[in-house]
Amino acid sequence: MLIRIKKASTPRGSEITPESVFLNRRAFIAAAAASVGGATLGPYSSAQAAPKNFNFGAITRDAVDGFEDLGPNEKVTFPTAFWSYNNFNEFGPDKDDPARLAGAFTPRPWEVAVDGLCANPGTMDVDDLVRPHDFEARVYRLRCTETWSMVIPWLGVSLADVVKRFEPLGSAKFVRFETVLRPEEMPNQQTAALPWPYVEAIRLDEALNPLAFLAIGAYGQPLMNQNGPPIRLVVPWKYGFKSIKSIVRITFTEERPATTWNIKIPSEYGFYANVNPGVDHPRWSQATERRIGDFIRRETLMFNGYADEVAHMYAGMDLQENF
Ligand SMILES: Nc1nc2c(c(=O)[nH]1)N[C@H]1C(S)=C(S)[C@@H](COP(=O)(O)O)O[C@H]1N2
Ligand SMILES: [Mo]
Repeated sequence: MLIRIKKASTPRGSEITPESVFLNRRAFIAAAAASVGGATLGPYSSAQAAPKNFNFGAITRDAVDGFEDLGPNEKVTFPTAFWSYNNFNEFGPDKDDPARLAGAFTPRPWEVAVDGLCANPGTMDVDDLVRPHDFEARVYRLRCTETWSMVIPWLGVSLADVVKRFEPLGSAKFVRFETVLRPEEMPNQQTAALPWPYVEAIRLDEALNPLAFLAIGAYGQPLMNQNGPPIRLVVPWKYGFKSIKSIVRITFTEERPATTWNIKIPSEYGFYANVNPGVDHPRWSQATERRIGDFIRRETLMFNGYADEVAHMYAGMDLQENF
């Protein structure tokens, strides 16, 4: 089951996005803008920070989901949680490190290289990476392996659209993403806590799945420094660590790339990392989760609730073996 927003004015049957994931972006942006006092993100934005007079308390869950129903038992998470409870190990291992220590991070100007097995490689400003594509608002669940989860209203572009534009060759089987390496701005990169830079990868067919997304904003504004600006991956059916932040390189490869958490602790972090309540983390159960803002834990859904859209990609695969 997808989280969906239905509105009388929602255009039906977008060609780009399945109707079930298409949100009315004008309504979304208008609602978000209303709650931040008129500061719209625009189709893409070169600003990186929240408006100076932005009031973090101004967007409440109700203000964000006030414009429509997210489905039973689903609410957009308070943005204050999204901005203060983070995993961004480049700044430190604790949940409050990113918000505390990312103030000096400068996500603009920003270049992204697209290379490897594609007909159309290039290095371009992040604005030029996203500009040709339809700007969309999507509300997705984010489920961390640590068993907390949130529901986040993202802004960005379809990853499939971006991938197709660079014309991957027939030999390309995987898409590798790399985070920026800037130890002078990212204090934990001065340690050997993880092999830097952070790398993630997904199969090419996963990258072409309509749910895969490149986010440049959330909650109606550009990504805050702690959330991986200016551009990050969002693969909502996989554990959160696959949704790599602050991307500087996208590479098409034939071989399966080595990925950061899988290198660090292969028994705990598989390459696929599909959300699966039936495959426990070696140190804890993955059967339930703590939705930030809720009092009672809830059951974790297969593929984080997106099985209808993604399960076919794993037909015949042993999901215990390939976790
Ligand atoms: N570069 C980078 N990307 C990253 C991480 C990280 O440490 N470094 N953490 C991941 C993990 S474990 C999660 S759960 C999500 C958290 O995203 P959020 O802090 O925006 O909610 O980011 C993912 N992307
Ligand atoms: Mo995570």
